[in-house]
This record gives sequence, structure tokens and C-alpha cells, in this order.
Amino acid sequence: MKHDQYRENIAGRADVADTPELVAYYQQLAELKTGALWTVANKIEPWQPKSSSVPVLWRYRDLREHVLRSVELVTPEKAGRRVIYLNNPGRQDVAAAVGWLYSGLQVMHPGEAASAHAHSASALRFIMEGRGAYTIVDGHKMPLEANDFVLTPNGTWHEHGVEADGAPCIWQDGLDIPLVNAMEAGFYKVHPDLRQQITAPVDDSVALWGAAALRPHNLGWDKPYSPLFKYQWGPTYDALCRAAQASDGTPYDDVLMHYTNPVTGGHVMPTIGASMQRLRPGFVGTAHRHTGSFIYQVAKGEGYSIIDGQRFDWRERDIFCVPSWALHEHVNLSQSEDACLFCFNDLPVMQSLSLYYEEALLDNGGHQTILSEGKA
Ligand code: 1HN
Repeated sequence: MKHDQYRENIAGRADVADTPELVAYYQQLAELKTGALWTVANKIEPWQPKSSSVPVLWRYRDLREHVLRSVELVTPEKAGRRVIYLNNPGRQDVAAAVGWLYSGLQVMHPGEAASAHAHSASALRFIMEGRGAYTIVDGHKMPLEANDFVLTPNGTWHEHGVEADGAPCIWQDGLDIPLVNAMEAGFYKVHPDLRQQITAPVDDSVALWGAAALRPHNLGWDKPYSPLFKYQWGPTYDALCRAAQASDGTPYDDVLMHYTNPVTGGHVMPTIGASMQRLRPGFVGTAHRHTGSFIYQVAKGEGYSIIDGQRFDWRERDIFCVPSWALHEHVNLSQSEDACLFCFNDLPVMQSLSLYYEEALLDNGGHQTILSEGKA
């Protein structure tokens, strides 16, 4: 559908002025738990998507000390998960970082562990710093390093920890929990033993399903999510560098690759998609907008993004969000170093419900006018 094809025609919109008779009538309807559509129609039928989320940049250098402080204040046993969550000022009612996506920073010290549970929400982790972190998903243990991306899909038992000889670890959690709650479909259970048995060789999911374009002959997979639970930084970065030699990339995102389910080639989980993009030195993107909610973490480099006219300067480990239908463009400020942006999003939901639309900004050479500098 082309959005600018339809001129905004006020004549077809609700335009009923209040009269004492109508106000009394609305009151009678309310008592019957009903309402007149024309009193709400303009609000529930926006001309175009209007996100209640606002663009936000969370600077890691501001957050890090507060995340670490939580270690002194609460234990994983008491807190369940020791996490500082990202709270979009436009979405405070639902603990969402943007739209229907949740995100938080989880911290764990060497020797600590968070017990096993399972829920209908799908989750992912993106490792930010530390040494010795691991996660166990349905009996499959995976050691985690910086910039690794790991899935804990809906319904799987999952627990995490840091080995005793490791270093304090911080990772980003991403979940679709606001969406699942909005759909009123959330179940949650604690593992009866609080810990899982490790039932497979360490990193078997990577060994079996993680080989580029090869899949094991003797294994089937019928779950709605990827059998590959961990996507390591090394091969991801190599793939982006190789793709950059073979392609010009896109004008908006330079070289962007989606993490995929190796069985289907589709998104990693039914409700959450993820990607890594590499902006070559000096890359200046043009602006576009699309439906869906997007959370970025800077895996490498320095630059800025203009989101709905606000400029947000970012560097490694900063997190920012792009709300649905917000214009956005990315710039790598370095002329010598590349910049990489990890992203997770609700694209699978938007696409499978046929709600995904995209359009380029055509005016002004494809660039927005900067209206303000983004504040963290
Ligand atoms: C969860 O299960 C984790 O497993 C982290 O580490 C954050 C936030 C909301 C609901 C479940 C985890 C979460 C969560």
C-alpha cells in the first residue's frame, strides 16, 4: 500500500460536536458498557502509525556503574534475575524499551547463578562484557563471549551463570514480554529442581547447526524457533566483512545480515528477529521508516543516528531504539574504523501479520533536518 496516495480527507472523519442531549446519551451508553464509535474513531484510526514510544539513547557509560551497583544490593536468588530494565518514557505502563519489546541489562559475578525457569515469552541475550558467562537452554550449555548472541526461545528452560574463575559479566536481555502480556498469553514456571541437568555436549547446537550452509543429515527439527541457539561474534563479523566485499549493501543500513534459523532461513524466533549490520568507515546512510519496533546495541565503533529529527551520538555498548514508523538514518563517524550495530526487533510479528510497511525519505536528498540533539 502506498501511504501518500490517499490525501487526508477530513470530510470522511468523525466530527460530531457535543450537545447536552448527546452528552446525556453517551452517559447512558457508558452505563451499559458501550460507547458511540464516532467519539473515539479518530483516536483509534490514526492516519499512519503513531508510536507512543519515543526514540531513546541509553549511554553505557552512564548506566554501567548503576548496573554494577545492583550486585551489592540484591542477590540473583532474591531478585530472580538481577536486571536493570530500559524504560521508554512513552511506555512506562508496560516496562517496555520500545513498542512491545522489553530490554534490560543483567549483571552476574563469578560463581553466581540464576535458577532455571521457562515462560511463553521469547528471550535473547547479547553479551556486553566479562568472562566466563554461560547459559543453559533445555539442557544445552553454551559459554558466552562479548558480542555473542544467544536465544532462549519461548517455552525453553533457561538459566545463566558465570564460572567461578570468570570476571563480572553484563549482558543485554531482549524479550517480547510486553507483547505476550498484551496478547494475554503469558505462562511462567520455575524448574522443579531450580537447576537443569546438562544433557548434551557443551556448544552442541553450534557444532551441529552452526556450520555455514550445512545442516546435519540425521537430525530433524520441528520447533518454531531456530535449533542454533548461539550465534558467535567471530563468524558473524567475518560474514559481514566478506559480504561488504561482494556487495554495495543498502543505502540505509550498509551491509545488514539477519540471524537466521538454519532450517527455514527465516527469523530466529516466532516473535523476535535479530540482525547485525556493518557500517563501513565513513558510511553516511539515507533515511527511511518502517513499521515495527527496533532496539540497537553498538557492538563496535562510533557514530550517530538521526531518529525523527533527533541526533543521537553513540559509541560501543550504547543502546538506542527506533519506534515504529520513525524516520531514521545511520552514520559511521570514523573514516578508518567500521561500526557494527546489533539489532533485535518484532519484524516476524509485523511480517507474519502483514503489517510491515516501509518507505524511503525522498525529500532533502534522503536526509532529515536535525531538530534536536538526543538526550540520554
Ligand atoms: C527473564 O527470564 C530473564 O532469563 C531476564 O535472564 C529478564 C525479564 C522479564 C521476564 C523474564 C532471564 C526477564 C526475564
